[in-house]
Amino acid sequence: MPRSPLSRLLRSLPESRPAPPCVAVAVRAALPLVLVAAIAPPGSAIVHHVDPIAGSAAGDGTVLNPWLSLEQVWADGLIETRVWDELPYDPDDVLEPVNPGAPVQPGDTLWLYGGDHGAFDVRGAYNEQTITVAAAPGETPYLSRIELEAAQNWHFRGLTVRPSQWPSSGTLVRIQDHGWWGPTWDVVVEDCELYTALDASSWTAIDWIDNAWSGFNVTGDRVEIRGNRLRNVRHGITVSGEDAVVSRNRIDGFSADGMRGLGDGGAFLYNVVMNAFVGSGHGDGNHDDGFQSWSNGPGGVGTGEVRDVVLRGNLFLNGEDPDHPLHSTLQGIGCFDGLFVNWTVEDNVVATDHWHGISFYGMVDSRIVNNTVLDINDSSPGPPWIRVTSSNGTPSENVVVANNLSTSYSLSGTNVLDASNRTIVDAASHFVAPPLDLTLLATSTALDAGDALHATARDRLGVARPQGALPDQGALERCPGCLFADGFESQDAYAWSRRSP
Ligand SMILES: [Ca+2]
Ligand SMILES: [Ca+2]
Ligand SMILES: [Ca+2]
Ligand SMILES: [Ca+2]
Repeated sequence: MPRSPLSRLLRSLPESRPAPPCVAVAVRAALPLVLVAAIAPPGSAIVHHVDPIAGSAAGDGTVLNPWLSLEQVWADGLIETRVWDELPYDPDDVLEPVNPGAPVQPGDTLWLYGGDHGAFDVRGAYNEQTITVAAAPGETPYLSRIELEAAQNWHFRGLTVRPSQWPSSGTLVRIQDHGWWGPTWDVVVEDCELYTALDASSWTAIDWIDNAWSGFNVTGDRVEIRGNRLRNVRHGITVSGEDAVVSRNRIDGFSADGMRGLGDGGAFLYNVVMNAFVGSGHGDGNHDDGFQSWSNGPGGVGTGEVRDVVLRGNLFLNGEDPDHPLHSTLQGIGCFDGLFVNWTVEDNVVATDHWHGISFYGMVDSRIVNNTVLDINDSSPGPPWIRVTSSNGTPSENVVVANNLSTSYSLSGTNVLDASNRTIVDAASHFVAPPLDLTLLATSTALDAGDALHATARDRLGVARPQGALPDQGALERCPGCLFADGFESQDAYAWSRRSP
């Protein structure tokens, strides 16, 4: 496919994908039932089939006689799971079975075929082993939402989630603790498509503000959201549960905040957040952020701590078209109400039309290293800064700010180290085609100008540092031989660009 500056920017670290976990099971599922019974060891996982076109509620979940929809399978009690023995939940409760002996057992997989599977609206579903809900190979199953409360050990893969009617609003995937039914843990959502509408080109400001659905809202712990594609949403991915992993998702077209990370232990890795719409001039009261966090303590917002968060290798691109009539100016990484303790912010690219590129108010024991921050145009607002300052009178403390390339800096606090950072005066002197291709030119003064003591081990694309004598400043290590070595040419990088839908 043709190469363009945008495609360069959108490149991300190649990933070696593990073999699909269901291969062996899938083979067995295609065999006659008698043979399956003969070779299936006791307690081993089975694949069940759910097909809105060919299935029926009277089916048995086999490939020849599938069930009707995911909503029907849950409503008919065909899944064995567990709930707490006493409600409201307290930590002394024990789990007891629901639907014991049901056809879908812990560890099983549900294969969903193309068509409408309704809503998966589940409260009280702690699986003893992970139950996988996945698109059957080559199929496109649709859900109107996924709502999981008081649940554990669920894995969703390859599903499309979009509202069943519009205009309307809500959140497409909610993974939530519940005050009465209990907490939620250990859920994976991967390789899913979430959107309000595929095409938002005719949307008004009101549509973006009031009728756009949000993507993910997660209050449960140990939730992993990876490789999903979100389009035309209000908020993208909001996580307040602990130890979340949010990786390699793409959020293209949003009107509020791209990602929010409010829980301790969160990791936000190699995500793409692009195309923010509707600002205050369009009647939107939200301050749009690519990523936002704040603490919440005994005295309210800004009186607690958010700890142990990693932001690595993400791309925040305010907009492909700054002249779009609904363009909104985006705060890149906006963390205004600390304290933010033990954060790692490295190898991110922030290309935005605002002053706040990377801003931390109240940062402690943290690193901001090898990021690239610049404006997408030559006009106000912006150019963006990397800022470290105080929160509600408490100064930042013990922060390393090193090897960054940014249009501006504003650093204050106690023991805030400013090491080998470079101010971008003329972006064209550093980059191939800013802001969309931030590959360093051979003549850039950022080359080999980083401090090896603080440099990241790899750049945003996985290139080992240093190339040449020393690490470069910014998120991309110049490596001409690496440029075409990542297999990117074989992928459709424009798949989620509104320029070639
Ligand atoms: Ca907005
Ligand atoms: Ca915000
Ligand atoms: Ca600007
Ligand atoms: Ca170098």
